[in-house]
Amino acid sequence: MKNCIQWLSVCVGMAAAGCGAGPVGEPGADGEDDFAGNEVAPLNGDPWTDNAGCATTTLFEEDFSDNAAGWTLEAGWQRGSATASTCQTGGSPDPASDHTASSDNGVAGVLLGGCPSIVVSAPDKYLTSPLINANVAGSVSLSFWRWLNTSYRNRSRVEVFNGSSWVLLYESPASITSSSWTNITYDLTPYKNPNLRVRFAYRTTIAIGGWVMSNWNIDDVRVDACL
Ligand SMILES: [Ca+2]
Ligand SMILES: [Ca+2]
Ligand SMILES: [Ca+2]
Repeated sequence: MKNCIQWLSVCVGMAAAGCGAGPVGEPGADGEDDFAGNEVAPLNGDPWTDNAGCATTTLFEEDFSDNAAGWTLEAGWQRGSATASTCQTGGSPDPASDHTASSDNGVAGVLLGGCPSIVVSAPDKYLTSPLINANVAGSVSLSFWRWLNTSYRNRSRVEVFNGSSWVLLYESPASITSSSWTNITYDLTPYKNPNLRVRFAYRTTIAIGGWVMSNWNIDDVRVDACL
């Protein structure tokens, strides 16, 4: 076993010196390992990546000016004009203005200008994107703008379909409040496939305490590839 570890060590050293034919972005790919090729140092043994050197290609974008793309909206989800709410007993109102520079003011969210119940139990309700062909060679990312106020009574999720099952990317903490649009990005590279979808969820859990809150507002969703 000791010999094996020593051999691996030697092999890695040789690859770094340029003897290995590793993927683009590895140390040695451009003949050196001094970060000159936009290499980004890996963390905890993750593969080397070449983030700054690739060309961005948009696979999907949505400003919610309409629903021509065909998002599926389960109960409580709406696509329409951003509308300030007054129903909340905690956190901030829904926004009065969307994130997009255009004037249509379109967003998607849970009860635009309203708040989901915290007294009627309901399982996850989803806003689901259309199919996004992410059968590409490079890295893939999801980004969107979020204005989210919710607690453990209406837990929020973001999930991605990897071709066979839904994978959790985010679940809201016990409480989250916001009074501005915040850009959120997730790496979808491990999940890329020809039938990729993303979905957002909220649910109602019966519990003691907790505030009535304005919940999800989402705008300017993008799925980009970096090739
Ligand atoms: Ca706007
Ligand atoms: Ca918009
Ligand atoms: Ca709302």
